Amino acid sequence: MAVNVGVIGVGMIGQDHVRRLTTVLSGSAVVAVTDVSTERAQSVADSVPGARVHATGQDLIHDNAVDAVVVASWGPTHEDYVLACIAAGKPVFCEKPLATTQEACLRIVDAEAAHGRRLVQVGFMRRYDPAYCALKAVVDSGAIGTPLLVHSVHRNPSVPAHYTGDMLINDTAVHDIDLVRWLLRDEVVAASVLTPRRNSRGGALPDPLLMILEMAGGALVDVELSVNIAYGYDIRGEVVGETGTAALAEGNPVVVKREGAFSGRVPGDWRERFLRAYDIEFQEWLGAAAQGGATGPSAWDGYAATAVTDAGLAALRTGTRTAVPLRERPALYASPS
Ligand code: NAD
Ligand code: ISE
Repeated sequence: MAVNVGVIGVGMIGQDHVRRLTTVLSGSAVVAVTDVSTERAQSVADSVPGARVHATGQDLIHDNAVDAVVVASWGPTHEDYVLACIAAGKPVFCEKPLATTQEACLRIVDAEAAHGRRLVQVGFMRRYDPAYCALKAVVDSGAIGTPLLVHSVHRNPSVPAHYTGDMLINDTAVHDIDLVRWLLRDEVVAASVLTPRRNSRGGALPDPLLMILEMAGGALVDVELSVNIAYGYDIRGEVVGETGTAALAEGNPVVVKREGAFSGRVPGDWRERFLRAYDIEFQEWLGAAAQGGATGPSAWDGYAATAVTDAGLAALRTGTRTAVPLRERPALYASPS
């Protein structure tokens, strides 16, 4: 039986998820949408037979026809919607970040722990990307020895007008942070941030940034964040182990050679680069939601990543290394997801 999904926030990724839920994946129907822009919500609903528009996210969550909810509105709005889904006992896929402060994330963790079983999945789609999965398989196999360093490059060609300086850390770097926690099965204990000369294309944004993350086990991670790099969406990752290295390959099915040069394609944006990852992520979510639950990155993962982004923001403001305090893991999240 199909999972009847309601989508809150139908901007760029909300529309992409509606497309995937209605035309790519099996086992789902989009029955309701909402957005603070009612015009946008209506135009998305018009393209999905049977979908209705709700005036608010809370109305959508309480619609009896909605079995499960996708939250794809702006980060600071996530907390209220996720808490309402937990209170209603409905599975919820929340785009990253789970929330933009660790206090907000902890309110979600506490509510879900009190509910007693998982309902929340966070949109850390890199965990489903075939290339990152292959990288993790090499690390887990021990083939390169104990990991010592991770180099992570996260470049966006441009960002929307509403994108703020804090978002380099709590909206963009949050992916790299979750990625290294998952890749190394370890927690980040401290963050430092370095600010080179600014990209003139980014206006007042602190762009680019270099974050250094210290892992509990002693590995170091450097993350380059660039959000106005112009040439494309470029994601790179390399793990340096004691006896070898493993890196994401430059993925290009075709390389063109002409006039004394060769060239391949750089993806235009995250939709193109992580197309397959989003599809796998959502198919797994639908499977869990059909059983009334959740799988993959948990509310705890959302909290742990945001605890690091909070430390990163403090490090950016103060220019000093900032420790990451993590609360004790509730039993509900005892086994790492
Ligand atoms: P967007 O601005 O294109 O879309 C957000 C939509 O939410 C807009 O239509 C806006 O009107 C609506 N909205 C804002 N506040 C709302 C509220 N309170 N209730 C209902 N609707 C509201 O932004 P986007 O790029 O689609 O990002 C949305 C979320 O998805 C963010 O959390 C972002 O971090 C995340 N995201 C994740 C990925 C990924 O790779 N996993 C990629 C892009 C965006
Ligand atoms: C966006 O919200 C995403 O999640 C993309 O994956 C990321 O690359 C981008 O920087 C974010 O703004």
